[in-house]
Amino acid sequence: MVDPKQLYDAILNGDHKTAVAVTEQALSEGIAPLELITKYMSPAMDEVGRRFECEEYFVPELLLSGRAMKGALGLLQPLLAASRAALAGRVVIGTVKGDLHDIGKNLVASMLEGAGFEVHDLGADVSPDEFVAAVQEHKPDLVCLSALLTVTMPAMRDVVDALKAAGLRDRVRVMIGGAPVTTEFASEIGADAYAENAGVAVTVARRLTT
Ligand code: B12
Repeated sequence: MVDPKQLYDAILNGDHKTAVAVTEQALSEGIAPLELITKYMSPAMDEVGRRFECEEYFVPELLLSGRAMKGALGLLQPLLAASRAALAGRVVIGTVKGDLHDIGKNLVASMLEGAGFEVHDLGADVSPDEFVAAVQEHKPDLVCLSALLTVTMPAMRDVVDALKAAGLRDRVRVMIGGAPVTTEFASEIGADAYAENAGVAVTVARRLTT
């Protein structure tokens, strides 16, 4: 039997190979993807962030841990998305301009897919114009914005303003998220909602699109 705590350690130590191997074994033993994410993977990234903050870790360690996290998540994402039910709505999602963090955004995208949403993922470092173009092209019900840096939070307001300027704001709902973001910030910039994690994002997305 695999000890999933090894997954926590592998991500914390930036050990991509072990992270992937433990995830594969845990899945083959029937451990639920969400349990791996909430109990081991996300807490490991939180600890990475804590160590970075107190200068025990530096950018190379962040990169290695991010890579290990992505490797493990890559195995889980198809499983999260596989349960897709009837189409719940259409979503355009991206991390805002200047921000390269995409792990949390990818998790939200996979969970929304699993909940039956058609998801158009624009990636990271997405400009307001790119969001506007994607809304024109895909005609989503919901636009989801992610930011992990306090300095990129204002870029969320830029997207909302760009949607307004393009005459599209009334046609879509806007949900925002990411570690520094709050409900207060959402109302301040004229977004419709905030959700603190991928699970809550699904609930809020359902509420916004029905
Ligand atoms: C991994 C990581 C990186 C990796 C990112 C790899 C990648 N591909 O994503 C790399 C090495 C690239 C990186 C770079 C930097 N990082 Co960094 N990084 C992190 C770290 C350790 C983990 C982030 C993560 O993946 N968490 C795991 C996921 C699952 O959680 P999450 O992202 O929070 O997402 C969840 C929720 O927030 C929410 N959510 C997220 N998005 C959305 C969107 C919607 C719509 C909704 C509803 C919900 C939602 O749901 C998600 C799932 O439950 C955090 C620390 C932390 N604990 O957050 C620092 C952190 C975010 N980074 C930080 C910093 C400072 C940087 C750098 C500036 C460092 C530097 N000096 O170069 C650069 C900036 C680069 C850039 N321009 O973006 C700071 C930010 C401080 C601040 N408040 O501004 C943090 C907080 C570290 C710290 N404690 O100081 N980083």
